[in-house]
Parts: sequence; structure tokens; C-alpha cells
Amino acid sequence: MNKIGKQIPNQEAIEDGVDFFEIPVNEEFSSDEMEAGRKMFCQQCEFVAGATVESQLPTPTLPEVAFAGRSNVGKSTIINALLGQNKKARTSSNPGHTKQVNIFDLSQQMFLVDLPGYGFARASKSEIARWQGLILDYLKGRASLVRVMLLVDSRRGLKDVDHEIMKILEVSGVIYQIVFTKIDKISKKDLEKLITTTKDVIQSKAAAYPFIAMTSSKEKKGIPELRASLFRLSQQFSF
Ligand SMILES: Nc1nc2c(ncn2[C@@H]2O[C@H](COP(=O)(O)OP(=O)(O)OP(=O)(O)O)[C@@H](O)[C@H]2O)c(=O)[nH]1
Ligand SMILES: [Mg+2]
Repeated sequence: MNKIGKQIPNQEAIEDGVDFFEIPVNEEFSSDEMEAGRKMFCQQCEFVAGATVESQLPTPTLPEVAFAGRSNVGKSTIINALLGQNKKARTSSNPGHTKQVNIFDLSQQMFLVDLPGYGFARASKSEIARWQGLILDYLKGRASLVRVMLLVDSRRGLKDVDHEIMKILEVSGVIYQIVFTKIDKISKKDLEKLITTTKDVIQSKAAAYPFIAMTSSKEKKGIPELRASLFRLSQQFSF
């Protein structure tokens, strides 16, 4: 890990009333890492594949980060926010919008993977079974998967279905990081409560990344830090 330079406070977050430094689970980055993360996500990002079966996934030649979580939690939106684009990953206010495993190549440095949401019941039974099967096969068996960003709506917290996915990732030994989304929609007090309860849950989990990310794609909170985190990760792996 390349940790040079001075630790800088998240000025934007402090100004907006959420002092991220009060929260012990928050990961810190040097100014150099923040800048490297910004640059990494300014580079070209190409859509590689929309896989509906495992055989359509590309050869695992790059470290891969997948965005998983319940339907409508903001997976596609956060990928767009990271890339500073609106339409790279397709978003919708209708749950169940992403129906395939969408893979993006970030300048030959990393694959970003937009997964369909789980826990959504407004599709046909056979369609749900196909998505869930694909998600599970992908999460269990992808050799190049270096981290799963497990997105959780900050208004709702961890649900049973999130716990099920965490169990699967624990068994598969895939590191996952809890990422709270839509923090623009809750109060600082509720966010702190949520952090405390979630921290208690992940403390006992071997495969859980020990830092929780707090984000609002709408207000771009936590997005520069997430870029720095993914930059740091990209430096740790080569395939
Ligand atoms: N207020 C707010 N809304 C958000 C944020 N992130 C996403 N949304 C909204 O949440 C809705 C769902 O976002 P998507 O990114 O399509 O969610 P998804 O997890 O990809 O959903 P599926 O593909 O259906 O699993 C959209 O209306 C987004 O605009 C956020 O940070 N703040
Ligand atoms: Mg989506």
C-alpha cells in the first residue's frame, strides 16, 4: 500500500454537517491517494459485456470490484457517480432495472461490475431464479473478484437478504465492504445509530472489510473517498 502525504479531512463532508472523522470506521486516505483515485476514474471506461450466463463473463484478466445489494439501493448510480458520468450504467427508480451482470473496463486497471439487485419480487419467478442464480455463481466463483461493495440503503440498514449474501461471501472468502447509500436522505443522528449497529455486526465477520463507506451519489458525498479506496485496491493486485 502506497501511503504517502498528509492525511486530509473530508472537508466537503464536514461542511455538510457530517464529520466523517468522528466515525471510527471511516477509512482515511492521503492527499496523494485522493488525487490518484480521482485520476483513475477520469480515464476511459468501456462497457465490456452484459452477461446473462456465466460463460458470457470476460476472461478474468483484471482485478474486479462488484457492486452488489438489494434492488434500488443505488448500485448503477454509484458507478456513474464514481465515473463522473450520468449514463454509463443504466439507472431507474423502478426496482429490478439492471437485469444482467454489466462489466466495465476502467482503463485496463480494473473491471467494475454492476450486478442485478437481489430481493426483488416484481419479476416472474423464472426471471428471479435466473438472476439470483447468476449473482450467486458470480459471487462464489469469480477468481479475479477482489472486493464486493455491498451497498445498503442507509434508511433501511442490513436486511435478511444482505445477511444471506454476507454468509455466502464469508464461505467463499471474498472480501466485502459495506457501503451506505443515499445518506442525503437521513439525519446525522440516524446515520450514527446505523453505523454503531452495523459495526457490531461486521466486527465478528472474517471477510468483512473493517471500514464502512458512507455515500450519497446524489450529493457526491463519500465518492472521492471511494475512488481513493478503489485506487488503493488496484495497487494491491495484478493478474
Ligand atoms: N437521494 C438519492 N437517490 C439515489 C442515490 N443513489 C441512487 N438513488 C436513486 O435510487 C434509484 C435507484 O437507483 P439505481 O442506481 O438504479 O439502483 P440499483 O441498485 O442499480 O437498482 P437495480 O438495478 O434495480 O438493482 C434511482 O431513482 C436513483 O436516482 C443517492 O445517493 N441519493
Ligand atoms: Mg442497477
